[in-house]
Amino acid sequence: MTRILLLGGTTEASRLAQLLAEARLDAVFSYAGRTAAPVAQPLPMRVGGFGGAEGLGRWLEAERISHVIDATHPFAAQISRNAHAACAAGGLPLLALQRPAWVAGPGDDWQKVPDVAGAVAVLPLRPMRVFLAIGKQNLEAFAGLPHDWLLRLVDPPEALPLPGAQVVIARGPFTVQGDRDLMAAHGITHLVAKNSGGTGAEAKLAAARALGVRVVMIDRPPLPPRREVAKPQEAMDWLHQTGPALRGV
Ligand code: 3Y8
Ligand code: NAP
Repeated sequence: MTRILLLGGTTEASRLAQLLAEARLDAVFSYAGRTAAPVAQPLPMRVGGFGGAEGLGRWLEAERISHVIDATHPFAAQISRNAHAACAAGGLPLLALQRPAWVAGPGDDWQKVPDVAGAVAVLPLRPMRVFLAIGKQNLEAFAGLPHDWLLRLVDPPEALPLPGAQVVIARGPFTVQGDRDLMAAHGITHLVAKNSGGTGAEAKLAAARALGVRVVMIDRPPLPPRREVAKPQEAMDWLHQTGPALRGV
């Protein structure tokens, strides 16, 4: 009997949820619970952590899950490691639905760095006007730097480690014109972005190109080797190929 856990929180996960619902497959959509009001899905949803890889393994067993599709964000490394470990331990098929990384094109002015600390290290010493479009979880690394900050967050923050930062509350997907207007209005000189890939966050890159803004591009964290596809339909094809899995074999 096929029963799918879809680890979501990305545009591709939402598209796949539509396909699973249309195919009337038995699936559960899982959010971490990071945002106050995540977008509703056309599948039964669960919100919140599982309690590490072990907790996830117990949940998979209790819910009699036959397939796991990890459609989480490329920077959501912990849940991806947990899914890899839990599926290996339980003998469950795992597929990652992951969009390809962005690559710099003609006219792009990118400085690639391996991680958030690398982004902190390459920003100029003299004050600049920096659009930190990396969300909320990694802001403390930039505290103490002399720059004027523009932040974009999904929910209004309780407290921020960057006093005086300008904050835009917005949930993507974003538009090139919108991001261009935003960056021009704030006189942005540098954009810091995660190499998320996908379409929901790439508008700012085109805007930066048009405005001649330097992009500090943070590379993705390393993940364990797993089967990966880039398109929701390919995930549906995988489900049909793998069929109803027998648990634990
Ligand atoms: C909770 C679910 C959909 C999915 C939409 C995509 C597109 C819009 C672009 C910028 C970059 C950023 C951030 C971003 C984008 C999509 C996608 C994507 C980047 C929601 C969502 C959840 C989250 C969590 C949130 C993080 C934050 C990251 C904002 C929902 C809207 C910066 C990543 O306040 C917080 O704690 C926010 C945390 C993880 C990164 C961070 O470290 O702060 N996403 N984003 C998911 C859950 O609970 O499981 O609320 O509806 C999903 C989306 N965010 O279905 O349309 O597919 O990438 N999300 C980044 O890419 O750099 C914004 O501003 O330009
Ligand atoms: P993370 O660092 O990889 O995960 C931290 C912990 O959050 C996990 O160990 C797990 O808790 C829980 N978790 C994460 N994703 C979950 C999910 N889909 N369902 C249930 N529990 C989940 O993840 P993150 O970077 O905080 O991202 C959280 C969510 O936001 C994910 O759904 C991701 O797709 C989405 N998102 C993240 C980014 C980003 O930049 N990181 C961007 C866009 C969307 P337990 O250990 O207790 O199980």
